[in-house]
Amino acid sequence: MSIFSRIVAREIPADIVFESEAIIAFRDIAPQAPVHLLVVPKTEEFANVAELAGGDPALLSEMVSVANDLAAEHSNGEYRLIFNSGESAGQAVFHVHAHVLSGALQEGTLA
Ligand code: DGP
Repeated sequence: MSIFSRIVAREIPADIVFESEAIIAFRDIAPQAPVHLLVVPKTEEFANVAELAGGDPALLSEMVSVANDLAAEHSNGEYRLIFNSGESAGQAVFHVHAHVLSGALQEGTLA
């Protein structure tokens, strides 16, 4: 089970800010911006955004919509949305997730 599935299952704690049938969102444990949220499909079926785009584009669209709403709720509605895809691109958790970064980003912030 991925670390994010363990958060979904409440096996490890997280600061959860949103939950629906298909998606959970919580604060990143190592924030890179004043607001740094992770938007995560509950299924761990997709390792990265390309797999998700091919396998369930509606779920990808829902993730973007949730990210947009959370940026408005937790910040000023402006945000950077990042999918790291692959180890050499900085991906460490192979359960697809979007980083939502908002609020006075430092230049060079890449999550
Ligand atoms: P990535 O490098 O794109 O795979 O991002 C993984 C992110 O997940 C990283 O910014 C740190 C975050 N993270 C890893 N483990 C945990 C955890 O147990 N709890 C929370 N809240 N975030 C975590």
